[in-house]
Amino acid sequence: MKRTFEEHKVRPVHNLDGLWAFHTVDDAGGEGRQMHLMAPGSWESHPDLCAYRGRGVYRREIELSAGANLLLHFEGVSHTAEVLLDGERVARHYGAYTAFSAVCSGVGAGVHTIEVRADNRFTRESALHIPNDYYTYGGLTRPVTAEEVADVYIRTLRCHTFREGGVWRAHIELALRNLSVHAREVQCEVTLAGARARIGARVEAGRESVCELDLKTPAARPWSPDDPALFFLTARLFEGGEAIDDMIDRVGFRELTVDGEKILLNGEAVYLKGFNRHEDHPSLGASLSVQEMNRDLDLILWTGSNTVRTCHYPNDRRFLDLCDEKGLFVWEEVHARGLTEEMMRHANFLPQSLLCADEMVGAHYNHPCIILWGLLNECSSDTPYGRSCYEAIIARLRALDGTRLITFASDRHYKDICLDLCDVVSMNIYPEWYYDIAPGDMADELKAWIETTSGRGKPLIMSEFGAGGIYGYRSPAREKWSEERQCDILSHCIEQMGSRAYISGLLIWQFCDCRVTEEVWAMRRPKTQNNKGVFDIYRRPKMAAEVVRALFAKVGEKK
Ligand code: ADA
Repeated sequence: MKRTFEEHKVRPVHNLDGLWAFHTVDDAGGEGRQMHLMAPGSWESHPDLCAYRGRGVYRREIELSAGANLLLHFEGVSHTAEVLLDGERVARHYGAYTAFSAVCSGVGAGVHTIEVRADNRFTRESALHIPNDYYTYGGLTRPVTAEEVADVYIRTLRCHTFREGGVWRAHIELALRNLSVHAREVQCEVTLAGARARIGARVEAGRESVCELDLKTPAARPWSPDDPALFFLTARLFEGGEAIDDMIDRVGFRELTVDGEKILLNGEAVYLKGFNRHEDHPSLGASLSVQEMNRDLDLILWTGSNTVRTCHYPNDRRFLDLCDEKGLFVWEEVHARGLTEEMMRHANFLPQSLLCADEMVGAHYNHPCIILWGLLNECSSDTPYGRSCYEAIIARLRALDGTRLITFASDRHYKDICLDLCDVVSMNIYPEWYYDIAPGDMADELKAWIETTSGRGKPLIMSEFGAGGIYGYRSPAREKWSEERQCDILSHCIEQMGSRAYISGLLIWQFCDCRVTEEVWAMRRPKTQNNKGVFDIYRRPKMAAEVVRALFAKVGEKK
């Protein structure tokens, strides 16, 4: 299942999760090792492929009892994919962390072969997937479905909720696509929170048209961490009185604004405290099951957190579904980490980044948990060329979604020239780890500098701070890499920065240890892992977990 609930009751959906035939591809392009691999799954889960960086081909069959238009949907293939139906290429896609689909019209009854060629090599064409301080796994890492769509079908369903004169309302947009060679007249019916509306639409042959509806939603009540109220939004499409397609999503009613240095949810200031989290697991790679995702979130909530940052890429939709349900705030970001200006000058950098932004916002727009869109973690926000890239991606994000706040995590302390572009200033700082300075002093100095820039007066989040601690390495001398040292540094950070009224959020680097790519990073990372997790790779709590829990309980309390 690609969501935690059913998205269709009218549209037939074939769930393609399960075992697929698989083979690696050797350097000469020939078939290598043969096996069966699970989707969703990272191929590193197989004992023979635990360090495989290369190409792989997945294959399986699907049987249709009658002819259909087939929409093949991939929540994520890592990191470059080519999809073939019965030997014919129907899609190509770059980027492990966003969904894509291929629509194949008029597929006949009978057995058909789906083939997916996946590639996780760091090729010259890849500007975002590079050796990095996290691991780029390979394969069909997220769920796959084959959906039978009518000639006219709902491609997207988008809902913006807002309050007008004290009453909750929703603005809904449905993109309808007509695959046939004739113009078609259809009726769209939408229900949400006690409201129902119907509207007719004409969709020209081979074209798409967008229907818009405004609803007053009498049964709505606001979504918040204390009461994460969710409502099913159902859209159904009728032609000649017959229901031909549907799409079901869940929405929350909430408003997000900024008042000076404060971030407001439904008019009340919120303090963000939580973790940066990679999608990473020692035996499952990037493909955690929904149970594991849920367990991660329970651990995060147990520490007293209310926020997760999906560093440094868009996450699995089921994770966002769970955050909606559990009332966690999410900062989700366009894929990128630590790119120099030279890397940002790569011819594919901007097209790949904009595609990621389009696909991320397109797919995740309705999640109430997402309050911040982020981009370009620790990239070149200190040079004119770098700035032009921040401008382009931020302009795209604002055009796609004018309702959420935009931020980027910067490490260009005292040099950043992009702070005018964001709504919330975010700084990655590592006092007592990379910088020999007390956390409170570092924060005060940075804040004083920010006040001299175009970031003045904006909300400020300390988006990364932390320290390495190797699970089980206890030392009375409290030296570097010991759990004790990690506790010291995290407690100084939370105590000192948590008492600064000008700070609106503290996000610890990181939730749990994660694998990093061996190239470049291994030298600096014991065990080829980023060891700054408060939990280890198996989610075993380090000593710091209790420390964070005790201190988070005191931070950001409403005064
Ligand atoms: C950076 C970066 C993270 C991680 C961290 C660290 O701030 O954003 O991805 O690499 O540093 O552990 O050094």
